[in-house]
Amino acid sequence: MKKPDGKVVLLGDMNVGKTSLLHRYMERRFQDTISTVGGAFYLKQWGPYNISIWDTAGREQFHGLGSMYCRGAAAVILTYDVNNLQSLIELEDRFLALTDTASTDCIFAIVGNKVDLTNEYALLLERADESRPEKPVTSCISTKVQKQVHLDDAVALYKKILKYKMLDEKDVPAAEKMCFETSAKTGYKVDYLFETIFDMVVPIILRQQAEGPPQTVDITNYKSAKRTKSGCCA
Ligand SMILES: Nc1nc2c(ncn2[C@@H]2O[C@H](COP(=O)(O)OP(=O)(O)O)[C@@H](O)[C@H]2O)c(=O)[nH]1
Ligand SMILES: [Mg+2]
Repeated sequence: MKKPDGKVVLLGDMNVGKTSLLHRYMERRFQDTISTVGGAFYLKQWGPYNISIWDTAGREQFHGLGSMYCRGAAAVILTYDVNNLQSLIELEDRFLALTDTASTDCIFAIVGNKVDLTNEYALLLERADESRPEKPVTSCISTKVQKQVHLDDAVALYKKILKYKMLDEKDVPAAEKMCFETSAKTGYKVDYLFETIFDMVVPIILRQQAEGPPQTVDITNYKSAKRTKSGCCA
């Protein structure tokens, strides 16, 4: 297996659909019940790079996530459920602090999943496919619910994150560009989400590679390297 060049992590409350989003993107399908305990990450080949995409493996539910989870991440996908306001609030209250160990130039995306359950979905589909002459058939509209979290709320959170990270709005991608609404169930905007992020991660990978491996100094190697250099008796 090739060593990953860059790391992307999914964060967010239990049940918002993190595993389903990753599964939809990598396996091209949706299953109503997928074991949330399982694989830690997927590898995605993106151009010449290998990007690892990390899932929480269900640990957000029982044990919390350690600081290792986001360590060195080039991108963090903060995920909430558009029908559950609390899941957006949790991103700020519980999950944002976990990103302290991410790369200093890490990019943040905020993703509202499960839009297929809302009464706005038909409209979103229509907008996404304006070339289509006829309006989509909005069957079973009665089962749809009023969306609880709006894109503006996600944009507001994005701006709070910039404050928390002490970043200037001018130096980072615009909030509107980094707030997404998706459906892992139908696949709506799932490819767009991941691929937008991968494109943005490439310059970070290049910088990380130019700077060499992070901070950790291996004393054993350092010593032996020095000895070889000075041409010691060996
Ligand atoms: N309707 C709908 N259900 C979803 C969607 N994404 C996930 N789910 C369901 O929500 C539940 C939790 O999903 P899961 O991916 O396990 O969430 P995780 O705990 O964040 O990994 C499962 O029953 C999924 O089938 C979606 O986009 N639309
Ligand atoms: Mg999961």
